[in-house]
Amino acid sequence: SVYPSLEDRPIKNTVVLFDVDETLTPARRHASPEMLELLSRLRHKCAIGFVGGSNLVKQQEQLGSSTIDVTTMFDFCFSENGLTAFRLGESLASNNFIQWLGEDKYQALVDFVLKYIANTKLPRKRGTFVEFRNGMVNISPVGRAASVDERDEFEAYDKIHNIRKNLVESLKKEFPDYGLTYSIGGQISFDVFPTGWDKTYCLQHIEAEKGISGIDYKTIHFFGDKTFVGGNDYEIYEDPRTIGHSVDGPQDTMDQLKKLFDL
Ligand code: M1P
Repeated sequence: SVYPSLEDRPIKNTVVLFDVDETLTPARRHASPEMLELLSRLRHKCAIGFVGGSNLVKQQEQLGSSTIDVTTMFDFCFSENGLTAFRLGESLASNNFIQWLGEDKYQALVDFVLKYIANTKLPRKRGTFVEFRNGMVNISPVGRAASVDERDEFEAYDKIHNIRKNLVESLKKEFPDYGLTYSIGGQISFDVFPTGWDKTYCLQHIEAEKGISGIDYKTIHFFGDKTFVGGNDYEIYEDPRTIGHSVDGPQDTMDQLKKLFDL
């Protein structure tokens, strides 16, 4: 269906942003037809967008279909927290880790990590100690090539010897002016990314609307499920620029949306 232009949406200066996994869709699965229908109805009233941590390919799989391009389904599409962004189907300026940090500083970081790991005794070392990604680097002392058993072994060893924690502390001491955030989330590794490159990153694109369409989005709703401390929705949920809504799955998102927007 044809949506009113952003300026003409009945609920003025309002945008509703959604996390993807467990907010719009079951984890790593497709959104239900009911959800897509509800989003379409909401889009007639105000601006809508998603903000996901993974890349656009994933969101196309989960929200789009073989005949529908996900970038036509939302006014704003924010992949990798907004490092890759679309507005009304057109791409906006993108960003990435290496562009932001620069090759020289990046190499200093990698060299330090590889020397550190070389000087650390572990039960096992495998391969891919530094994985270069678009928005971050992932660092693993045992290496990303570890098998499932080797992962478990490292995790147990790390609990006793604080391998990751100590490496993170050393990096903070060595590169205090880099402006990086370190996140120990998984089993064998930790993520390194510029401070602020969480989901709040996408808000700059919403704020830029003042200069593009002249719309000042005064009301920014955010729906997410991992809104607790340490969860990847926490920062944007708590951000003073947003009104945060915590959900416990897609059904809850639909229930809350219907109430809030009289859908
Ligand atoms: O989702 C949490 C983490 O999952 C993986 O961690 P690991 O391989 O250490 O178990 C990685 O993809 C990491 O980037 C991610 O944060």
